[in-house]
Formats: sequence, structure tokens, C-alpha cells
Amino acid sequence: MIPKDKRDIDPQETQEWIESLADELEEQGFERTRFLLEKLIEYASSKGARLPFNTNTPFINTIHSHQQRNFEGDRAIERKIKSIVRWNAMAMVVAANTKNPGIGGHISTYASAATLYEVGFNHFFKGPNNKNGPDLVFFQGHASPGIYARAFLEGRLDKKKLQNFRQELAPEGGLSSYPHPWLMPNFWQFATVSMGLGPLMAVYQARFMNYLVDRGLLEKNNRKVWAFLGDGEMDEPEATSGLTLATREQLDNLIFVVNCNLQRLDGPVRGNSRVIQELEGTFRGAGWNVIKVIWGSDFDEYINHENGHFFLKRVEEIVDGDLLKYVVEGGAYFRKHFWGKYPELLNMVADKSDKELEKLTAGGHDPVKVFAAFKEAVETKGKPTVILTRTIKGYGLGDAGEGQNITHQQKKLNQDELLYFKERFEIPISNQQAKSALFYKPRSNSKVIKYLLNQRKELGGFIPERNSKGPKITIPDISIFNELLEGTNNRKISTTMAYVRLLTLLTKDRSIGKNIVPIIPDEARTFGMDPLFRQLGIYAHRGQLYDPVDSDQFLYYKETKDGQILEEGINEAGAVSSFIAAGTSYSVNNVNMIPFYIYYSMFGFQRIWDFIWAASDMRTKGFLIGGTAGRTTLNGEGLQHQDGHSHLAAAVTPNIKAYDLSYGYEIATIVHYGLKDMYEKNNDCIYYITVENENYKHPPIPSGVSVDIVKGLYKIKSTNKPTIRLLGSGPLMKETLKAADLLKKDWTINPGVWNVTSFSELRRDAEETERWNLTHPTKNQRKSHLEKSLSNNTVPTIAVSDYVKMLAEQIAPYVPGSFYSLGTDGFGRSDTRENLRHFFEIDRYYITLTALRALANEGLIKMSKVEQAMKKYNIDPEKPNPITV
Ligand SMILES: Cc1ncc(C[n+]2csc(CCOP(=O)(O)OP(=O)(O)O)c2C)c(N)n1
Ligand SMILES: [Mg+2]
Repeated sequence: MIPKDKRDIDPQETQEWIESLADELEEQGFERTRFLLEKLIEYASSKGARLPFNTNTPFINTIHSHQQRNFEGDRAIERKIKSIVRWNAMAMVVAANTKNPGIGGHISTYASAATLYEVGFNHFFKGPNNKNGPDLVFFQGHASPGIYARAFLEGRLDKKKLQNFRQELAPEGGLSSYPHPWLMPNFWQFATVSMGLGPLMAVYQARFMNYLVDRGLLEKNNRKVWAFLGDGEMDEPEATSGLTLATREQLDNLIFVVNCNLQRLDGPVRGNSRVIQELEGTFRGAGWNVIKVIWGSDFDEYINHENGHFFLKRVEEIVDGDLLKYVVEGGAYFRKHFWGKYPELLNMVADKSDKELEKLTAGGHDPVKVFAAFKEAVETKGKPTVILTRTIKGYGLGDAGEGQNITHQQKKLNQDELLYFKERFEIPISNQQAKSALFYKPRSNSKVIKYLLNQRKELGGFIPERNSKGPKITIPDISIFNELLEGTNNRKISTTMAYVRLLTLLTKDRSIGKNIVPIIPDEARTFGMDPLFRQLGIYAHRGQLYDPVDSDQFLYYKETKDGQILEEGINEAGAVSSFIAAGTSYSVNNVNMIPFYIYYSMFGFQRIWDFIWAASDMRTKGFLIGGTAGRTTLNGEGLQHQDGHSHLAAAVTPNIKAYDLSYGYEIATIVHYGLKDMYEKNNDCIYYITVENENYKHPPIPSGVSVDIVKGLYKIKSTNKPTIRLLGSGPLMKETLKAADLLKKDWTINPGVWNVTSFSELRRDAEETERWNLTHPTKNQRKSHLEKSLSNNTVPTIAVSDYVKMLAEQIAPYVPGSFYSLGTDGFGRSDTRENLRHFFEIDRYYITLTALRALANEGLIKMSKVEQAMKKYNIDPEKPNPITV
């Protein structure tokens, strides 16, 4: 008899329906039963029955015991391996914190995830030499001690390294706190510890693998992308934002494993409800294959019991807060509060002691259940899979934290707790050794080590392992950009147009054209890139299943299976994840791909800087292009569009080289240099270039300036007896040149004029020079590019940009003489460029005024001249400061 349901007005009838369904299930199986149910639902709906939408299945394992695939390993040996890894992972954190209290580290995340990883390492994760190519594994950042501990058993990391966990400055080197390819470039591949970024990046890595195959740049393969994630992490908006793309793109090469220990840092993820059910709804709703692994094999007998429906009913009643309490309070409490609710349920466990009840395993700690789930996941076709698996945070820590709210922060165990851990996992070391948290490694000819090595060998070698160099590539001569180097004559174009032209030329290049990956989040028309739609095609795994509305036009919206453009829609986080996938392809796919990701400048750095930071950590290569940038140059769009500060973010991201450019020949020079720098010289960096939408004439490249363009500063106009310098940049170069004319015409002052392509590169070079001079005081003192270029003249310098004043101020300490910075501090707003430049006090008149005042400050002209200038140029002395209005 099924348990009572309050809503049931005729239980007898319900029972009859259930029984006939049970017969059908037994005789005809699942497929037929599902078909019948679907038909019934269809019929009821067609007659107007409004059926409640439910994306959930019962709170039990998706794979029932009679359906599950057999475990294919040696359970006893694998348990030993796992126990030793557990011990060493814990010991690593305890040892580091005993030596250096406060150094941090995490024990409980890996403790909950050990079985998931071990089943993966022993049976699933394909290594670099696998004939199907390597899998890509995104490890949960806080589980890193476990990954190091395994590498220790594999003989890849030595004891010294483990002892130096979180002490990376130790002379013999240490281990990073979390997965950081920047710090461990031969080991980690993916930076995952800023939570939420990993899941989205994993989706786009999986999609990019298909892109390479569809474009014929990578052989068809059976590689998988695995992302191991925290259940708390899934609350990050980025974590679930790629789910529908994954189904749309049919990413059956993608597997998420969400470690549902039901806890995050402070406490339960969902005390009052069930996170596994919530996530099931989200993923099923998005079309994923969902495999829940909630209960270990010990529970099968209760689920399959003739009174199993009581178990089913009871698990639907409890919330995660209850499940956590059962773990912490132990067997007697579990019996009373869970099983005790119904006599039928209590009876089922009558023969079990409290200790035995306590030991009933959660699904994620049962290798048999985990194996079956992984097996089904790797065999699933046509859609991605998520495994939602219940684990216990701090598993094995006992009173030291298992399942407790404090468990995430637990970094030290006392001697009794260490002994308990040793006993529980049967680590063959003495009590004394256990109390000192010593590492343990079995001999290399022991069964355990042999087994572990053999499993990895079969799967194609160790992971994680990062390949630092892509295949050799030759960058074509800069002459492919001749058109840009020669200037535009009388034609007025914007730097954005010049960039699009450059991209077109580059994609046509015979040798590297196919390696270029143009990435755009729904802004191609804004940037004038729409002609590329037809020329290169927009990537669509399924091709174009419809006749586009503009199919009769030459430049129609062409989606195609081998399309080159990644048109990501209004999704900067997704688009930058594509940038990361393409920009790490040299390493993860051994195929050099060269991403050019152009986005609306404001929605780049400011919105997705954390992804860019992760990209830098992961040694991503490529070009980020901030389109229609400049607070006054993008004039009509107003406050939330006008970027006047992204260059500050770029300047402090260590391996980003940032340029704000004025002319087409500068773009050609920087892109060409960047290509060689990243892809020939193998420097792991990103080039950030801002381009603007103001149209003006572009001159041809002056001779001999290429090197200086890259260094960040070159001379435009020299004068015999300089009294003042003007440094212009980007689209403000034009105003700077006009100011030079005014100074000459109205005040007979002849300034030297310079073009700054990169304030941040100038600063880095100057700072590095100063740093060297500091520690080499008696050696010949070096000079930075800035000093060499500007000479020692202590004349005043006025620097202008369409960015905040701080951008130019970066170089102030290194420029001889007084320094004045003009910039666009404050909120942008819409108006004409002319009015905006006056408002932000960066137009030719303000430049001239600042120059005159600087000269007056030096006593070279009279202050009264400055006042005269204000009158002449209609400058209101009481005009409010733009930052305040
Ligand atoms: C974006 C971000 N915010 C906050 C943190 C700090 N933090 C580290 S671990 C953690 C809790 C993790 O919980 P969960 O995702 O459930 O992983 P678990 O350790 O439980 O497996 C938090 C808040 C972080 N690393 N990244
Ligand atoms: Mg958690």
C-alpha cells in the first residue's frame, strides 16, 4: 500500500492505477511505460487539464540499483589509495598551518570530494597520451590539496614541495594555494578558484573543441571536459548562465560534477530546502541529462524494500538542514528523527545498530555509485550531463569538523583528531608519526603504487599536466598591413574601422588566416564588422536551418558549420570565456588559435575583469579590443557606455599590454608586434587595444617609429628650443595637435608634441628602470624609454587622454619637469564631442590654457596672459568640476 497523501480523495483507485503501471513496468520496461505516461499527459492536456510543471524526479538516485553498470576496478586497492591521498591532503594543510599559523588551506572540500576524484583518476580522466586525446578537468579550487596529494603518490611532486604548500617563495619552490597556471605552468591548466567562472569557462572550452573539429582544425575525438564544482558555487550567476548554450550546442563532451555536500563556507547552502532538487530543476529545465547520486549502495535495500515507498515519502519530507543534522548527531538521532517517523520505516532498520546506521554512505562516497554515474555520463549522446552527488563536507574529520558549520575553515587538527583520522582510514603509520601529521607514501613496488600508476598509464598519463608551448607558427611580414601603414590620404576613418580592415586582411592571410578567431557579443554592426558575416561565416554547429531574412543580399547573415566568427549574443561573460578557450588552445588543444575579442569597451573590463584576470592567470593569449571607447569620443551613448577608465584596470593586470591608439598604422604595428610576441616568442600575455569611432584622416607611418610605438611613446613634432611638451594620445591626439597650433598662432609658443600609445607600458618600463637603479646604485644608471625620448629638459609637460587623469599620471614621477594631466574624470553623458571635451576640460582650449599656466608657474610668461587666454577662449572660471556633476 502506498503511503497516505492528503490530496487523495480515492486511495483505492490510486492504488489500482499504480498497480497497473507496476505491471506495465515489469512486463514492458521503462521505454513503454514512459511512452504510455507521455500519452496520458498529452491527452489530459489536450482536454484542458492544467498539469503542474515539475522538473524534479524523486529524491533518490537517478540510476536505480538494477540499472547500474558494474564497477570495473579493485575496490580494496582503490580504497587504500584514496585513504592515503586523504591523509596526505589533510596532513599538508595541517603541517603548513602548524609551521606558519594563518597560512590557510582547506581540508574539508577535498575530504568530501575524494571518491569523485579517485574514480575519475582511476577510470575516466584521459591523459595527454590517450589516443582519443586528453580530457580537460576543471578541479574545484579548494580541493587542490587532494590533487597535490595524488600527484605525490604518482611521484610527480616530492615531499619538499608538499611541505611547502602555500609557501611559494621557499627557495626550493612550493605549491600554490589553488589552481594557478601562472604559478605552476606545468601542472595546472584552469584557474577555478574565483568561484562561478569555472563552470562557464568549461562550457565554452567544450564548445570550442567542437568549433575546432567543425572547422577541420582538430580531428574528431572523444575528449571530455569535466568541471568539478561546489554546490555553494552554483549560486554564482555565471555558474548557470551557460547551461542552455550547452544543450543548444549539444555538448555531450561536457560533464559537470556538482559536489553537493550541502554546505558552503558559513553554513548550509539551502538549509530550508534541497539544493540537489533545486539544481536538478535548473539543469533539467535547461535540457541537461541529470544524474543524481544521493544514496550509497547501503540504501538500495531500503529503496527496493516492499515498503520502499515509505523511504521515498520520507526523503521528500526532509530538507538539507535535516540531512546535515543526521550526520553531526549520529546514529541514534538519525534513527529517531528520520526512520522513526513511520513504523514501517523504523522496522526496516530494526536490525541495525546506531553505529551501522551512522555508517550508511552518501552516494558521493560510494565508488560503485559514482562509477556508474560517470560511466553513463561519458556514454551520453547529444546533450551535456550533470552529476549531482551528495557528499559530506569534512568527511572523515569526525569531531574535528565532519558536517559541521565550521568545517570549511578547519585547518588544524589536534593529536587526538589526527589519530582518529589515521584509524578511520587505516593509514599504516605509527601513532607518533600520525600525531606529527607526517606524509605517507607506500614503496614504489607496492601493490598500491603499481595499481595507481598502471591505471594512469592505461588512461594516457598523468593529469593535470599543462603543455606550455603551442606548435611552431610563423607570423607573416608586416607588409600584409601595408594598406594601414600607408595612411588614408583624405579619407576620414575611425580607428575601429581601421581595426576591422586589419582583421579582414589578417583572416585572408594564407598561413595564419584560419587561426584567427573573431569573437563578438552582438555588436558586429556597431563596429562595422557585418561584412565579415558573409566572408567568414558565423559558427553554428548545426549549420543554418532557416532561410535568413536577408538571404537575397550579398552580405547576408550567414550561419555555417565551419563558420569562423563566434557571435556570442549579448553575453560578455560567455564571449570572454570563448576568448579564453581560443586563447588557451595552443596549450589545451595543441592548436594555435588567435582570438580577437571586440566588445563594447564599458562592458569589457569593468563588467568581466575577473574573467580577464583568470585569463591572465591561465596564460591566455590574444587580443582584447575595447570598441568605441573613450569617454568623450563615444559621445552620444551617455553615462553607462562611455568608458574612461578601462585602461586603469588593464594597467594593473600584470601581463596585459594596453594601448590606446590614434592611427591605423599604430594598430598595424601593435598587432603585428603582438602576434610575434605571443605566438613566435611564446610570451604569455594579452594585448588590450582601445579603438574609437571618431572619423579623421590617418597619416602614413613616419619613418623609424615602429619600436617606439610599441614602447609607448613617439615623437610627432620636434622644436629647436622646447619650452613645453604636449603628450597626446588616442583620439585626443587631434585636439593636442590643434592646441599646438593655437599655442603657436596665438601665443608664439612652439611646443614639442608626442604621441603616447601606452601610458602603462611607459610606466612599467620606467618603474623597472628605477627598480634596477635602486639596487645597483654604483653602476651606470639606466634610462627608461620615457627619459631617453624626452631628454632631461625640465620643461613642463601636459598629457591628455580620453581617460581619467590617473591614466596619464602613471608616468608623472618619471617625467623630468612639472607634469599636468588632463582627463575625463566623472560620469559620462551624451552630447557632441566638442561640448563633451569642453565639459571634461580636455579640448584644445583647455590644453592651451594648461600649457600657458604651466609656463607662467615657471615664471616664463606672465600670469595675466593666462587670464587673457581664458577670456579669449571663453573659459568660465566658475565652471563646476565635471566629477561633481
Ligand atoms: C567568487 C568567490 N567568492 C567567494 C569565495 C570564497 N570561498 C571560498 S570556498 C567558499 C565556499 C565554497 O562552498 P562550495 O562551493 O559549496 O564548495 P565546498 O567547499 O563546499 O565543496 C567561499 C565562499 C571564492 N573563492 N570565490
Ligand atoms: Mg558545498
